[in-house]
Amino acid sequence: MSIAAQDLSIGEYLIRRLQDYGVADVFGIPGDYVLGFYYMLEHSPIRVIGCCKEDHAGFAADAYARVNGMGAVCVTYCVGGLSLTNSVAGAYAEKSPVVVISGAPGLSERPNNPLLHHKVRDFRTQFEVFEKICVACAELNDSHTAFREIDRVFDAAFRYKRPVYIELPRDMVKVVPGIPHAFHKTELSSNRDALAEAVAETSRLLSEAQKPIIIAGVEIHRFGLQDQLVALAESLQIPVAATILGKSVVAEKHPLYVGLYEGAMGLDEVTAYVEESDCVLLLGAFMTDINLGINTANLDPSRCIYVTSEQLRIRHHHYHDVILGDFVHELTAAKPKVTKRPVLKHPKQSGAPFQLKPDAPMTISRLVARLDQELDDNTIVISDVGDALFATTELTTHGRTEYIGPAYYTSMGFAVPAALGASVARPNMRTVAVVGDGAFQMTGNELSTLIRRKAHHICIVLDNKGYGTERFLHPGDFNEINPWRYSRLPDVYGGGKGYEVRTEGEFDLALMRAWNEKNVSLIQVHLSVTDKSQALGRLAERLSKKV
Ligand SMILES: Cc1ncc(C[n+]2csc(CCOP(=O)(O)OP(=O)(O)O)c2C)c(N)n1
Ligand SMILES: [Mg+2]
Repeated sequence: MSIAAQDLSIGEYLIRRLQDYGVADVFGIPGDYVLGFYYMLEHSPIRVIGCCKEDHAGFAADAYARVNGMGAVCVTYCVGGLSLTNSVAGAYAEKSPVVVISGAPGLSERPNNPLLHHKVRDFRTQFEVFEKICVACAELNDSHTAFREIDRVFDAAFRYKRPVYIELPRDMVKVVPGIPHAFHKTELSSNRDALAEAVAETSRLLSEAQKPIIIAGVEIHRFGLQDQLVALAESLQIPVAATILGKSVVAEKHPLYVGLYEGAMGLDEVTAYVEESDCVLLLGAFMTDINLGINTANLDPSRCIYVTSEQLRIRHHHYHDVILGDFVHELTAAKPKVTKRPVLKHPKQSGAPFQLKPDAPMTISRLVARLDQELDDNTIVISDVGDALFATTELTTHGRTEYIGPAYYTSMGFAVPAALGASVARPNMRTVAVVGDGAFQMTGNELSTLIRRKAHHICIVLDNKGYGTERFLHPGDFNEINPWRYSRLPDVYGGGKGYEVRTEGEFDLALMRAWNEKNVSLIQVHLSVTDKSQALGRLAERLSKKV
């Protein structure tokens, strides 16, 4: 597509590009260095979603990007931008395309290096920080190159699924470069010969295998390949496991789905089923320590075909310039004859159905089992770090993007702001955040924005009065926190309902009300300080044998 850009200012051009990439909402907080652009945004079709704090806005934009394909955050110089660094680093680590737009002092204000407010060391300090945590950065300080620079960084975000940074000096927002400019979305293509050879080698290995398995990872989601993955698995009849970061890329009710492969955290049956395989096809999966249950997985590279957007390695052969989507597509078309391996019955299916014990004290395992009963296609679960992350791995997701968790970067405080991002991207869906009390104390006040937006959101606070996960690693007073009366916060935030529960019966009642009332609910769940999920229990037990 090409547009006549002559009449657009730099700010207007930036807004056009956001729209072209499907970004309809921008998260952030204004400040004087970015007010001009905020004004322009507000008078455009894009909605501005004000947040309580910039790092929350970053988490929200990250989750929005995971659900929507791309997200954006707009902040002021340094005091706003530098607050964003942790969430943008998380988006980089977990491959989420977030466009960071920051205002900056005007170029005309900079001669003689004056001490302008918000400046740290020199005018480039913030830019240099973001260079370390973004895949591409641009300073829009030259009207002749500004449009090209904007195109370049959007292209990088789209192609690599990582954050990018755009710095917009306040006196450049309304500048109209007035030069012809054509915008072209870059189309990537595979090297046909490399693709054909890689598919041929993979087909041969799969045909020779007796026990093949696919491990699906997060990139299947980021590149929108969920349907192609299912088509491949169905056509070749190969069972599929997923990594934690890739949880929900395949509907966990699919007949070929065998469970999460997560080393020591995972179920023995799933771990054995995957590790017994003589041909493991890893698609879009990053082998992080958390994905592998803190390095406890055993996958022999000589039995692995490892395909991501960044590399393609078949055993020890490397292929270059092969696009992940093309590989999945061509392998499906090649349709090698594959030995049908009996699918592992999902261990949960053989378990007894959940039966409520109304007077029993609430535990995290029972909470997850109860929540699992309610999950439907209309719900997105967002987990925080701590036992929330381990426990929610046991939920059964139904569709394609119903589970969001910071399962690699593991920054506490992700879930509530991320729920805001997911809810803005999918206003008709219900979001459920499962969050530890420690993590809630970091960013939980973003509930106030969910309330303001009249979102249907349920925030489940796991109240074990401290840093439970760390208590298992290093006991100490530093793991204790001031216990809050979380259930009363909706009063402070000016909307929604709070519940305080101790038993299964109380949780059941609160969950049912929250599920059906289309507003914000906060359920404070009192848990014993020694309680832990089965996944955390398995991890702790197996790691203690190792060390
Ligand atoms: C931003 C951040 N700070 C510190 C940590 C280290 N850390 C990992 S888990 C954890 C405790 C989490 O406590 P809580 O949210 O209450 O969950 P719980 O472990 O009790 O389930 C801490 C401090 C982290 N992952 N992220
Ligand atoms: Mg806790």
